[in-house]
Formats: sequence, structure tokens, C-alpha cells
Amino acid sequence: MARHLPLGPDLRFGAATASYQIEGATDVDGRGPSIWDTFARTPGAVRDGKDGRDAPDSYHRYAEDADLLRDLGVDYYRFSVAWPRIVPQGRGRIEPRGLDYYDRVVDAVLERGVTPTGTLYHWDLPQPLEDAGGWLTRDTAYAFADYAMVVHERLGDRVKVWATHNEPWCAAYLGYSAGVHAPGLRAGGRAHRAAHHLMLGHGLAAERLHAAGCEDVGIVLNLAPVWPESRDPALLEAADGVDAIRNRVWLGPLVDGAYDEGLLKVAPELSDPELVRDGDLGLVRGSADWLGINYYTPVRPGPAAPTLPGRETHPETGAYPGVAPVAFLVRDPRTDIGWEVEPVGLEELLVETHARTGLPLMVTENGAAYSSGVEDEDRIAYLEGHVAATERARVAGADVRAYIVWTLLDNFEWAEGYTQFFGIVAVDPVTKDRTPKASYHWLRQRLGG
Ligand code: IFM
Repeated sequence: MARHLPLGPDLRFGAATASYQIEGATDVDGRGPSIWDTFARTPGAVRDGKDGRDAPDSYHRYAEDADLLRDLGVDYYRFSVAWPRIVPQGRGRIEPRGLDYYDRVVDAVLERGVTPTGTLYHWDLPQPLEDAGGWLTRDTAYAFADYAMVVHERLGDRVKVWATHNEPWCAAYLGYSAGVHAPGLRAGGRAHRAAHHLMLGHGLAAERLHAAGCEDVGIVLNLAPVWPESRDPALLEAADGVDAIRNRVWLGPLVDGAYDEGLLKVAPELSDPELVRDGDLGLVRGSADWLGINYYTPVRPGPAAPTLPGRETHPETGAYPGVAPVAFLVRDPRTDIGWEVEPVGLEELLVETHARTGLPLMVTENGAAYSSGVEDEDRIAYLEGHVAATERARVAGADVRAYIVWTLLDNFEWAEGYTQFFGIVAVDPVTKDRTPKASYHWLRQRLGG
């Protein structure tokens, strides 16, 4: 189990990115369109009206980014592969120039003494697959497994630790229910179909990756501690529904090979034998060698509407189909994106998820949006607090192997466009020149540099 995630006395560190958020160069070397290219062109979908074309151009500047990783002194670089660069139509013809690009990235990182870990799906679904139904259709899960094997065949000799999906909750529920992420659908309970097909895709890919000799197949989940604001029975019931859709819909299949009763109450779609076919959940059970946890903030179902500066509705409104309408409270302090800062949430999540799954964990993302520029003392405080929470979880018995900061570079923050800054390295919006922030230097020093 997870043979390439070394267990040692010390927590390992890394920095993460994702293809669509950093690469730019969306129309070169045969890349096909993705759902984010399409969605971002929808008026009003992205806050500043921009898209991946304005990203930091890591497609051409990857060697510079690899230098930044080397100088930082991290063990890991967590990157993602863009499906539309590898299989532009989603299935069928393979684009060798896309594979060549990731070859170069992997080699550049390895040459600098950093271990690359790959994520196969960080939300950039090829548009032709969406045109055929996207994650609402079963075929997409099979196309995903085929694509995963193409990538593994090319990179698997050097990349030993793979995640199938990044945050399938966002892909399914922000994408197909709340409509605030690509493909921007408000399909209500049909979003549970997307959730199931994402997990099926994970299971199919994991089975084939294991058969091909890969020993460290994981999945990255943005699980969240769900803390109801009162003991009011109606609120507790809603909070249980939120927990079911945020956490249990993924952990149930992975650990038990089943969807639990509370989940099926809010998501009756998952009882449909046409959707959840014999063998689907059995395939997913035990399929992960490790689990990635992305954590930013707790979820607090409450009786009152949130007041997020500049936001009329909480972004998660509409992302829990089948659950009675619930407000989400956000306590202070908050980061610029309006998310509460609460490191105890990470500690609790790590301890409970390890107890629930028994799996080795990595904090695959954690970080903060602040517009403080290169003197980002606020980000240092956030990171310090969450690294300490990770250490406390380890002391409490959670098998956490690594802490990976989100993110190396300021980048395209999805529906927020280029208005939120999570990077430990600033990127000039015009020249794309990189300038390490104080948080980068803080981490470098912490890692002995
Ligand atoms: O930028 C995202 C990333 O792509 C997925 N996890 C959350 C980050 C901050 O919103």
C-alpha cells in the first residue's frame, strides 16, 4: 500500500498546481477545447471575464517553475495533466505533442531533485465529451480510464504516485448542480449521476493502473468538517445531508463499497440500478492506496444567511441537491475569497479521515487567497497554522505523509478569474514574470534553505 509515499519521522512538503490554471497556451500543439474554455466564455461565468489563455504560461516557462521548486527545497511537485492535450476529442486519437510536454515537465522536475506526483483529472474535461453528456453519462468514465492508461504508459516509468481525480465534489456538484463551475449546469439531483460516474471512472482507472504495476493510486477529495451552528433538529438533518454529499458519497464507496442510507435519503438517484450497476461500488472499494485531502475551511450549516463581502450568495448554495435549503455561516477571520480561517478543521479532518479509511493521507492542497502582494505575512500565518494542525494530527495518530501547499503560482482561480491570489510566487499579469513572495522564502527556510 502506497509504497512510494515514504513513511518517516518528518512530514514531507510539496507545492501544487493544476494544468488549466497555470499552463496558458490553450491553442497550441493540438490541444482540444475543454469545458473550462467554453464555460469561461459564457458572459458572467468568470468574475473578470478572463480564461486560461491569460494563465502564467507554464506551458513555455515550466523550466523556470521547476527552478522555483528546486530552490524552494520541496520533496514533491503536484501537477495535473490536461486531458484535452493528450486526447483532444476525449477518446480516440492521441496527441503526441501533449505527451511530449508532460515528458519535459516531469524530466525538468526530476533533474532538480523534486518528485513529481500527477493528477489525471483537475476539471479540464474535453468539450466533445461534454457535448455527449459529460459526467452525466457512463461512457465518460470509460473514456477517462482509457486516457489514464495513455498517460501512465508514457510517464509511469518516472511518475510513481498518481491521483485519479481532484475534488470530484466540485466537478459534480459545483459543475452540474450549482452551475458555478464548468459545464455550468443546474441539473439538480442529476448531479448525483456525475458523482457516481466520477467514482466509477476512478475505479476503472485504478484497476487498470494497478494491473499495469502502479502501486500508488489515490484520489484527492475536498472533504470538509461539517459543523452545524445549533442542535435544532431540522438543521441537524440538513447538516447530515451536507455531510453526506460533501464527504460520505466518496468515502462510502472507497471504504465500504456502498452508499449509506442517509445519503440515499437525500440522493435517491443513487438507488437507481440503471445508474449504480452491479459491481460498480465493489470496483471502487479498496481501490485507493492513499487519499489526498484538500482543506481550506470548515462548513457551518446555520440558520442565517452568510454575509460575504461582494457575494450575494454563498458559492456552495445549490451544491447540495436534495438537502433542505440551508445557509452557510462564515466566521472571522476570513481570507480574501471569503473563506473562514480555522486550522482545527484540518486537524479534525485528518484524524477522522484516517480513522475512517485507514489509508495513508497527504494534505494535497492547503493555502490562502490574499492580495497582500509579495509581503504576504497573512499567508505565512495561515500556512504556519495549518502546518501546525497537520503536525498535531500526526501526533494524534493520523498517518499523514505530506503537506502540499496550494499553490506555487498566482493563477486562474476558476470562477474568480485572476482576482484571487493563492500563490507563494507572484506572476506579473502582463510579462508573466515570477517573483517569490515572503511565504515562499518562509517555506524555503523552514525546509532548511
Ligand atoms: O484553485 C483551487 C484548486 O484548483 C482546487 N482546490 C481549491 C483551490 C482554491 O480554490
